[in-house]
Amino acid sequence: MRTEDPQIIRLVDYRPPDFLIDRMSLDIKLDLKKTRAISRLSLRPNPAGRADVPLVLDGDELVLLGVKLDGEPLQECYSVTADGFTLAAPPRRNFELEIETELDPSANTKLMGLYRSGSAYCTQCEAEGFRRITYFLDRPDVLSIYTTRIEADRAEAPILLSNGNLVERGDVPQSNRHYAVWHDPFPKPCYLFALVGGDLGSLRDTFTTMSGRKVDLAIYVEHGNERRAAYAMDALKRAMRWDETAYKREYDLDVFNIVAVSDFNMGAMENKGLNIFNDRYVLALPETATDADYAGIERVIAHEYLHNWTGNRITCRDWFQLCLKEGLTVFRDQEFTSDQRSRALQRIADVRTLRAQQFSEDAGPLAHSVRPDTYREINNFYTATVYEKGAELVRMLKVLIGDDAFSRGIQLYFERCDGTAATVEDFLACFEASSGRDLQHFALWYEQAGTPSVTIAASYDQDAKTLSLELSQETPPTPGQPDKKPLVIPLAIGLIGESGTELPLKAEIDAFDGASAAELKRGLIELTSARRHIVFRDLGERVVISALRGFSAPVQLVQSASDEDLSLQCAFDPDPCVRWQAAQTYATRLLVAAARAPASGRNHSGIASFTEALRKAVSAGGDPAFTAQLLTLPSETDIAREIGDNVDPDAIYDGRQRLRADVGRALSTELLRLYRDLASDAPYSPDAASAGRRALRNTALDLLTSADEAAGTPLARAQFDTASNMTDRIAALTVLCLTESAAREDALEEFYKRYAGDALIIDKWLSLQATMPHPGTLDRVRGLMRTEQFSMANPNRVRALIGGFAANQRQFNAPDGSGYDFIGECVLLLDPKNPHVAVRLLSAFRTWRMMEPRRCRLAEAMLRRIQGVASLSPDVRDIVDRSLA
Ligand code: 0A1
Ligand code: ZN
Repeated sequence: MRTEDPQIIRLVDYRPPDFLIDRMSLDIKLDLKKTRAISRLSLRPNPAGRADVPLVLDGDELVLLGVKLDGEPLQECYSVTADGFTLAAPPRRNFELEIETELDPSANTKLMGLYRSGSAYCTQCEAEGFRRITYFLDRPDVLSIYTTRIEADRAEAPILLSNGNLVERGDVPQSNRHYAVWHDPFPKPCYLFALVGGDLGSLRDTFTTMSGRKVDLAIYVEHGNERRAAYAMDALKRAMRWDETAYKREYDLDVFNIVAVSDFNMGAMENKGLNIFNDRYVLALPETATDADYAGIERVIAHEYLHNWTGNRITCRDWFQLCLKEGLTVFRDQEFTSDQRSRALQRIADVRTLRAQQFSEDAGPLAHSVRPDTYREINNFYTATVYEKGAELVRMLKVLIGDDAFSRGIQLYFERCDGTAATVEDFLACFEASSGRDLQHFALWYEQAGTPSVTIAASYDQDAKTLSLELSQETPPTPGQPDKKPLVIPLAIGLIGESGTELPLKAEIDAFDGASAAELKRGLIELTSARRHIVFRDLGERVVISALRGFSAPVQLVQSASDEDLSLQCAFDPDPCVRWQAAQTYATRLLVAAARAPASGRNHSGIASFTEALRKAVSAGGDPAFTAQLLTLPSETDIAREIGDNVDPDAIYDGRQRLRADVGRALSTELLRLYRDLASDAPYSPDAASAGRRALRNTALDLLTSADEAAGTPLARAQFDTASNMTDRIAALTVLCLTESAAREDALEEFYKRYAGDALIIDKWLSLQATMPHPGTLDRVRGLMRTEQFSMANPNRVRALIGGFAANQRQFNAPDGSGYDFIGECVLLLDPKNPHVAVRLLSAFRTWRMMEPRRCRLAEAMLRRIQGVASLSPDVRDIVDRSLA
C-alpha cells in the first residue's frame, strides 16, 4: 500500500536537528566538468536534539573526494551512499568537518544545485538543491553563517558573486584564475545559499535606506541586455522603499544583487542578497515586453525582495511551513502592487488567479491544505494552494482582527521571530497577542483543504419590512479529508436599495438577530458554524445583498440573485469586486447552461439582458482597466469547474465563443468608439493607467472581431503593422490567431522574422500557436518542436510551447485522446532530465476526472501508462499516483 510508503514525510514526526552547524565555509573552484567544493562545517551537538546518534548529512549525486575531522584525514568511521554521508560516532563537543566533493555543472540538467545557464555558472538550492553541491544538514531549521570563496577562470567568469558582502578578491598567482570571498553575517538555512560565476553585464544603482545607509544595487544580465533591466531596477527601489514605509523593514546588507539567467525552473529565487531570476522577470523594453510582462516583473522583483524579511530573516522550521514564507510574501507583494497601481484592479486580478489556479487545484485529485501534514516530494508543494490561498489566509486574518491589530501583530512577529526558523503557530501567536483574540478556530484554515461554498438565501418580506438571510457553509471532501468542519469565514456585506443606493447597515437597520452591532459596524458578518440566520428589520424597500465585498474570504459564493439583481449590482454596487463578480456570475449562468445543453435553443432574452447590463456599464465610463475586466468572460477552465462533471470542452468553447460574439455585436457601437478613442500616439509607458487603456482597447478589438471577423481582421492587421509597442502588437496577433485566415499565417511569419533572435519574444510566438483552439494545433506544435527555436532543455521554451498546449483546453482535451498522449509522452521524455518541468506539464491532467466518460477513459489510460514506467522520478511518481488515487 502506498500509505506505508517509507518515503512519506509527516509533520507530526518533526524533531529538532541532532547537530547544529554554526559556521559554514565553502571554497568552490568552478570548472565546467570538474568543479571542486571544499566545505568546512563547524558542528556541535544540538542541546535540543538526541545525544549519541550518528551524524547523517544529506547528499545527492555527489562524488566524495575526501573528509577531514578537525584537520585529520578520515579513512574509516564514515560511510557514503548516493543520498548521504554518515559519521557513525561523531564527537560530543564542537568539531570541524571538512568535506571535498566534485561536481559536473555541465551535466546538471535538473537545474537544481550548481548548473550552467548559457556560459554562466549559477545555483538553485530551494528546496533541497544544496545537497547537490555538498553534504550538509539540508533542512531549513539549520541556520549557519556562510563564508564563500569562489575561484574561476578570469576570462570565463570575471563576475563572481555569492550571498552577503564582498570581503576580498584577487588573482590566483601564476594562473589565469581569480577569486572572490563573500561573507554573509546573517545566519541562514542552506536553501538560501547562492553563487554565480560568469561574464555578465550589469546595471547599477544605489539605494539609501531609511536609516541613511547606502546600498549598492546591481542587476546582472547577458552583455547587451543592460538597458532591458531598467524597469526591474526601478521596481526594486520602489519595493525597498515600500517595505520601509508599509512595514518599517529596512534592507540589511551593503549590496543587493540580482542575476537574470535564461535557464530557470521557476520565476525567481530569494537567496540572501543574491536573488537569481528567470530572465523573463527582469528584461523589458516597450518593443519587447507587454504590459503583463511589466506587471509580472514588478510583482516578482517585489516578491523576492520582500522575502528578505518574510522568508530570510524569519525562515521556516520545516517544509510543512512553506506557506509561512510564501503565503505571507505573496500577500505582501499583492499589497505592494495595490499601493503602486489600483487596489480594486489588483484584487480582481488576484481573485482571477486564485480561481483559475487554486480553486481548480482544490477541485481535483491534487487538493491539499495550505499547510499539508504529509508529503513525498516537497518540490510538488510549490502550489497555488500554498502561495495564493496562503496569501488569502493572511488577508482574512487582517479582515478579522482589523488593520491596527494586524499591523501590531506583524511587527511583533518581526521582533519575536527574527533570526529564527518559525512555524505557523508562532505566526498566529503574534496576532493572538496583538488582537486578544483566540485564533484556534481560524487556524483550521491551514489544516483543512478544499474550497468552502457559502450559500446565502435571502427573502424579503414586504409586510414585515424584513430581510431574512440564511447563511450556510460547506466544504466538499478532498483526498484524505472526507469530513470537513465549519470554518471561520468573514463575509463583508452591504445592502443596496432598489434605487441603487447603499443602505448603511447601522443607521437604517435598527434591529437584528444574531449579528452583533460590532460586526455590522464593520460591515462584516462572521460565519463560524455550519449555519447562521440573520434578520434585518425596518427595510422599507426591497434590497439586494452585496456579499463577499473585496472578496473577503476564499470561498465559492452561492447566491440566488435574480438576473435583475445581478444587472443592478453590475451597474451600482459601490464595491468593484462585487460589480465585477455580478457580471461574472451572470456570464457563468449563461455559459454553463449553453455548455450543458448545447443542442437546446439559446437563452436569447438572458443573453440580451446580460449584454444590456454590460452596455450600461461600458457607457457609464469609469476606469478603462475595470471595464476591460467586466468585458472579459470567465475562462474555459472556470466554466468547466462550475459544471463539475461530464465536461465537454468543445461545448464550453463553442458556448463561450458565441457569447463573445453576442457581446461584440450588441456593443459594437460602443466598442468601435472605444477602439478609436483610446488610440494613442504618446510614447509607451508601462504605468497602470496607460496599460488599462490599452487593455480596454484590445478587449474591444477582440470582441469586435469575434462578432464580425471580416470587419475585425483588417483592424487587427493594421494594428499589428503599426503598433509601437509589444502589448498592442501581440494583442493584434492574438486576435488574428483566433481567425483561421491567411492574415494569421502572414502575421505569424512576419513576427517570427522580426524577432527570431530574441528568445523571450519567440516564447510568445510559440505559446500563441500552441494555444490556438483549432484542429491542426497539435501538428503545428510538433512541427515547432523540431525547429531550432525550440529546446527541451530550456524550461521557458518548454513552458511556452508544450505548457501552452497543455493549457489549451480544447486541444489538450481533444476527443480522440491525441492531446493527452502528446503531453504524456512529453512528460516521459522530460522526466529523466528535469522532473520539475515534467511535473508542471503533468499537472494539466488534474481535471481528468471531471471530463465526459470517453475523454476520462483516454486520460486515465495515459496516466496509467506513465504510472507503469519503472524509472519515474519521485516528483512525477508522486503526482501520477495522487492523480489516479
Ligand atoms: N522561493 C521561490 C520559489 C522557488 C522554489 C523552488 C525553486 O527551485 C526549483 C525556485 C524558486 C519564490 O517564492 O519565489
Ligand atoms: Zn516566494
